[in-house]
Amino acid sequence: MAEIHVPNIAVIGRSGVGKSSLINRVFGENLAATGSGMPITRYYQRYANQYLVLYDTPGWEPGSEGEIRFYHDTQEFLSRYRTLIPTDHIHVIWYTIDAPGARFTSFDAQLIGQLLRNYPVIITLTKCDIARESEKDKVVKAIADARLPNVIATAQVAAQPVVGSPFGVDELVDITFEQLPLYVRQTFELVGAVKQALNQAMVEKGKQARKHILVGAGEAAAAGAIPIPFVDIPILMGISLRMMYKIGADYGLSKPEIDGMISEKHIKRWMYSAIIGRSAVLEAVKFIPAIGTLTGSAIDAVTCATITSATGYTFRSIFREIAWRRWREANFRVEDKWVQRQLDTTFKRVWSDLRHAKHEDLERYEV
Ligand SMILES: Nc1nc2c(ncn2[C@@H]2O[C@H](COP(=O)(O)OP(=O)(O)OP(=O)(O)O)[C@@H](O)[C@H]2O)c(=O)[nH]1
Ligand SMILES: [Mg+2]
Repeated sequence: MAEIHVPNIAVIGRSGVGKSSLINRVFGENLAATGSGMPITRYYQRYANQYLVLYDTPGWEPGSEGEIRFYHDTQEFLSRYRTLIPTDHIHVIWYTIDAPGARFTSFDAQLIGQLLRNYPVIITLTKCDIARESEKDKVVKAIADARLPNVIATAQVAAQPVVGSPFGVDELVDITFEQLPLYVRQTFELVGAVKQALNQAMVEKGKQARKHILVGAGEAAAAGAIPIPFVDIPILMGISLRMMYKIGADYGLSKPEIDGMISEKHIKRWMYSAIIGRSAVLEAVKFIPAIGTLTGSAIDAVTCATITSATGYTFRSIFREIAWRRWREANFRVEDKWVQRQLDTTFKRVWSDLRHAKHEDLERYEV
């Protein structure tokens, strides 16, 4: 935990309240564009020094359309950093409200209470140089009345005053650092909880995928009941592809995505090496107990079921890996080479585990 000493802070608030001005004041430089009238900041922008990271964000324009868009964009922005690596997270929100406006709306409350509920929020009243005491008091009271448990402090700043010197910005930074232990703890608890939920979800997905594999194996066994010379690779291919899409869907992968990473050629190669090469069949004949009592076509059925299961478990393993890595690594991209290597090595391993397996083993197998 000790290594988290650079907090990531997102500065969030309505357009024109002075978010970019505040960021410039913190860093003592004019890094971010500021201005009045039109919304100025259009993109999320990261600014950092050795003590803190500030994210400047586009503000929202009052009105339902602007608010809805803002809600979704912010949600997307926050989840982008919600990896399993705590140092990536947004740790604190500086929620900016312009004090002279003296308004704390139901949308503000909704943002803080729902969208930002997992983040410690420091309410930052801006432009305090031109706000009356009564205006500031009104906002502070409205916030208190809203009883938002994640609001941990309120600060009053003037980052770019019309007259006089800026004030309140150092105090805001101080408050943030005082809260450091709190948000570090929260972040870790959150990560623990998310991990647990995810593990559980993966277990469920794995069970679902296993069902698809067993269905595929059953279909393949039926197909394999036709004596070997007639076993049609396209039939097995069809079964495997159907199974592949179903397992992929369990892990949130769409058909086009799967088509983009796994070619039929690939699967066909496994099938040929396993069936046409006959090594699989011969091995199966040698090792499957009670083989003498089985008819020729039954052997084929077992082989077909085994190959299809091996294919299914291979898909399951790689799709699970992709699902995990997508979650853990914000920028994870599925690369062709990685997929190919992963598929080949996994299939080899699974096949060598399963080629001698009995039917019950197919149902219990874990890769
Ligand atoms: N009086 C006063 N004006 C300020 C203060 N801070 C910023 N302003 C003015 O408020 C206007 C908007 O400031 P910005 O920093 O661009 O506001 P923003 O929140 O980044 O706006 P968007 O990027 O559009 O979301 C500018 O004209 C600033 O000069 C302040 O402390 N006091
Ligand atoms: Mg701005």
